[in-house]
Amino acid sequence: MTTTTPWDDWDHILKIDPDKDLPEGVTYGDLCATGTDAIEIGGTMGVTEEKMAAVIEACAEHDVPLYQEPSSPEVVLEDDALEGYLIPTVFNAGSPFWITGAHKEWVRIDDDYDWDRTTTEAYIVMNPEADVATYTEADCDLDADDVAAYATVAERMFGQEIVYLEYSGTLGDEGIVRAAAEATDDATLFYGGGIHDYDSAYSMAQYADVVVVGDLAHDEGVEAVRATVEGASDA
Ligand code: 1GP
Repeated sequence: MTTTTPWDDWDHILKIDPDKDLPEGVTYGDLCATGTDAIEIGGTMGVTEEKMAAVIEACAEHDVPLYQEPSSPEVVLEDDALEGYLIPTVFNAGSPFWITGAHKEWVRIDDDYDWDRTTTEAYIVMNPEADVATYTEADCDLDADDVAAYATVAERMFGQEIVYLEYSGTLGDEGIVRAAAEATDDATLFYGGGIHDYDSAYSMAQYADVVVVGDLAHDEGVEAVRATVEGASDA
């Protein structure tokens, strides 16, 4: 049975890192109004509860679904403005902490876990230079067959609704994104990393169901993000 999920209809996610500033003159409201289908709030380093709360509050008044993507249990916030929690689990992590360890801690300390609003994202981390790769000790030495196999394991063995091909900070290999797309059937394929304009968004969205744009919002601002929304929806 195929279930309907919110991300079935998405083309584009804007990921806001609470630890990074916005360009001068740009507000969170401006970013919410770029046409993106959802906002994910999360980052790998330096995220605190206070910084997370400030971004949630600033985005809450705008009409775009808001998800928290916590990197550790300490920064999880309960907030009615959130549609839910997208929880990374890194399939190619070198440390089991990033596969199930952090998750175990979260469940252990939270007596009132919000299961209805929680979905995991099966990350495959691909850029060895990225913080997320060093942090999780990810094995990024993967070819298209390896990535396709991870995507299949995520979907078929572990029942993951979301497979997230993560090139954070660099544009990925189209052939590998395509292999991941061909390997996934029911799961929604998120692609993130290095998307900086219409063409890069279009090229990855030809294969990925959803493209995730991160640093561009912090480095360039609204018009650049809007161009990626157009590229993703035209593909
Ligand atoms: C990061 O996949 C996202 O988690 C987006 O990557 O910052 O390179 O756009 P960029």
